[in-house]
Amino acid sequence: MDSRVEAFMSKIINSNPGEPEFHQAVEEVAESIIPFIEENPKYKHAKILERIAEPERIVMFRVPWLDDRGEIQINKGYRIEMNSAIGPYKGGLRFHPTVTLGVLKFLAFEQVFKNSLTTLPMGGGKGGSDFDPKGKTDNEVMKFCQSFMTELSRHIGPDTDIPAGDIGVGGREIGFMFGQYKRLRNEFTGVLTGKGREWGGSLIRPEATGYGCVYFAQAMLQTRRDTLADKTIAVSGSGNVSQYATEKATELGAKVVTLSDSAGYIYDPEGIDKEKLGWVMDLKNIRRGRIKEYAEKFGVDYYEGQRPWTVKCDIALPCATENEISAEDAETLVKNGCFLVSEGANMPSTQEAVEIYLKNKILYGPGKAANAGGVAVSGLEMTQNSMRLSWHREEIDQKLQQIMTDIHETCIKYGRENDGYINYVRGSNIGGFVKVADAMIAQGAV
Ligand code: NDP
Ligand code: 2IT
Repeated sequence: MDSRVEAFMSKIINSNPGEPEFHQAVEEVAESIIPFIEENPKYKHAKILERIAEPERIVMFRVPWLDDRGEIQINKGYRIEMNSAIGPYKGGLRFHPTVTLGVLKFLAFEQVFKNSLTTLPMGGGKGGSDFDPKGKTDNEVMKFCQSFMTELSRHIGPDTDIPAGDIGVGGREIGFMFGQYKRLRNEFTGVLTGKGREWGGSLIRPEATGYGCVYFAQAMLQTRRDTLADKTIAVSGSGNVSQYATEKATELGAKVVTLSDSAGYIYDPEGIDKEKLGWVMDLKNIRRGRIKEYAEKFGVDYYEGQRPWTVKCDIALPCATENEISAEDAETLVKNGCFLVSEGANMPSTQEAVEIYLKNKILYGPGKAANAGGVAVSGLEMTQNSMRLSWHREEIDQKLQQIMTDIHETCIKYGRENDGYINYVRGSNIGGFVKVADAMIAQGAV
């Protein structure tokens, strides 16, 4: 490692102990940004990197709620308000038992750069809880969401901090939280995004992250005069992002052969077509079942406790969670002919896996660029809420495609190497950094 990165990281690790995901996310950015800062000393003097790695504010709170047996349950609640240089804090809420302060800090840190890349005026934030919605009744989820929002409502607002969904937080949870916010404040505002379309939500928001991830893959393929037609794709996860990545990739002529959840993956060599995907959406979003049931229903193989990266594919779309592609998985993917990775999830590849992609010069779109479509359409939802009107589906999809193309252009601007290879890691890190850094300089030491 560069000695300047090492010195910077040792300070970060000492002042943020026990937060390995946060260290990982900061280090990956520091490796791109520190050499860039050396060439642009104004950022160095203003200590932008040091400031950007320190959250503006963190709120941590107790979330007590009554389960269906009348017993009191207690969870932890968090909101990380990371950076507001270019707009109000914006980012999702994650409800999952693996949520810790360090996980949310990594996600909030990534969000700052991602939101800047979208070209829209949004700062970065993230929040959530170690609450596990799995196995809970709708009533219990509502009780939890109401208690969570009772405290969170003091800290957010349509011009201050606008949360949305992430793992474990979809339309149902956003509905319960919006209802409680409205009741407490007596205000119908765009304080959350991902709302239902009848009550202020935007068309295409549910689809946006998955669609955007595929549009970004398409833009990367175009640099090699290639398309998605007839490509075999391995997708991980089976939640919101995976479902719509599968839908769009299939629509554009590719064949998606895997889906997974935390218990294992299914391999369908015939491809997960529209009809089968409809069944998965019902399974996951309505019946809240396990992906294993797909294997039983359609007579394909299920691999318990494994991830889909040993399957032969041209393209991998990791859409489940962080660090789900190890160095060994990356080696296997490349060896099997995979030449494009577009990340629907946040930081799904370990640092070692990323090094393997770059060494093999495959097309690699990091999450902060490739999955920015979700928050971009959240930004469009905020605009529609402010104007008190709603745009048509085609119009929003068009804007989403334009934003993904613009992000891709920014990555090329800052990431093209001497031999013509586009290093999207450097491109997205520097591209996301510049706008925030310039705003921070203009606003002084705040
Ligand atoms: P969902 O809750 O809808 O789906 C999550 C999926 O990932 C499920 O299939 C889940 O399986 C699986 N998963 C979760 N945790 C693990 C784990 N520890 N190991 C293996 N599988 C796991 O979430 P989303 O689809 O919204 O989010 C997926 C990823 O995309 C996350 O990284 C999120 O941060 C990122 N993202 C989401 C955006 C959005 O708009 N929703 C925007 C940008 C990024 P199981 O059901 O077994 O838990
Ligand atoms: O990681 C992400 O970008 C999200 N979970 C979406 C955030 C948002 O505000 O829409």
